[in-house]
Amino acid sequence: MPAAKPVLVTGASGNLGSMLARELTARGYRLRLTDIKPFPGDLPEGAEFTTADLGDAVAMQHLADGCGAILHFGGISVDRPFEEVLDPNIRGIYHIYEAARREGARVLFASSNHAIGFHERPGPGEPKLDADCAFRPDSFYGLSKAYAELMGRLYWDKHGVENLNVRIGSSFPEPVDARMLSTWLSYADLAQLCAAFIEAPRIGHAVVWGASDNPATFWGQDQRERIGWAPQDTAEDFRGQMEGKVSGDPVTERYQGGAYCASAYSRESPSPRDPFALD
Ligand code: 15L
Repeated sequence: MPAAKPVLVTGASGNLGSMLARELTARGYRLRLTDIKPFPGDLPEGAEFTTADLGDAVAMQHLADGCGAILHFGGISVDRPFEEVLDPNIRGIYHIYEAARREGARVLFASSNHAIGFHERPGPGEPKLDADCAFRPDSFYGLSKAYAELMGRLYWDKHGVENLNVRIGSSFPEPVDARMLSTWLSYADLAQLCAAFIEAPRIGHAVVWGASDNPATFWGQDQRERIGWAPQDTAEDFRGQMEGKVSGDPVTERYQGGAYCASAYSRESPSPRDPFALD
């Protein structure tokens, strides 16, 4: 049942934002789209688009006027230096939550596995990582995702702003390497998750692993029951093509965040297993 109020989508010109714009308007949602870049292709019917910068608090407030929900996919979405991450991801999330608080809107935050990327990948038979695990960011980008999840924690506890933090694994049309047999999230599963978030009667502050139904998953318990979401796709369908596609780099292959962990890594590789992994 499409929400009565419009839904604000930030990062609407990115791969995920533009896919969601098409999928959610097709389901009958009225969308207010925004990005710093123009929308790629034709604007879907039922959507309007405004160019805006996440660093502009007034613009974000104006965009959120009358919205019941915000799908926050904007900001830096890859491993970048601290100074590049600071404004869009750190100041930006504050502007989003302030707008949500004033408007009484709920927030879906597109978090990332890179907030916890330095957890080791579980071996066969080892326990999966639950969503209440410690943050172990693997980059300034991952750290900004952890900060934003905690911003959601603060705005729920202090202001009652409901929020769902989706730790997205790898959301692409198809998996592209062996790691994604564990981390892949199909576009269809992501679109369904967003619709379930909009429709859920009550969320509070919750964290969900953003991955399809992958038997090789790294991840265990989360709070998906709050939105009644069950992914339908699986990376297992791609196992034959992906199995041998590994990096050969020991740091990349050891940790859940993969290449983000190996980037600018200056510590001697822990071997054979990091004795502090469970700290
Ligand atoms: C992410 O957070 C990125 O946005 C995406 O480009 C991928 O790198 C993904 O993580 C991943 O870990 O595969």
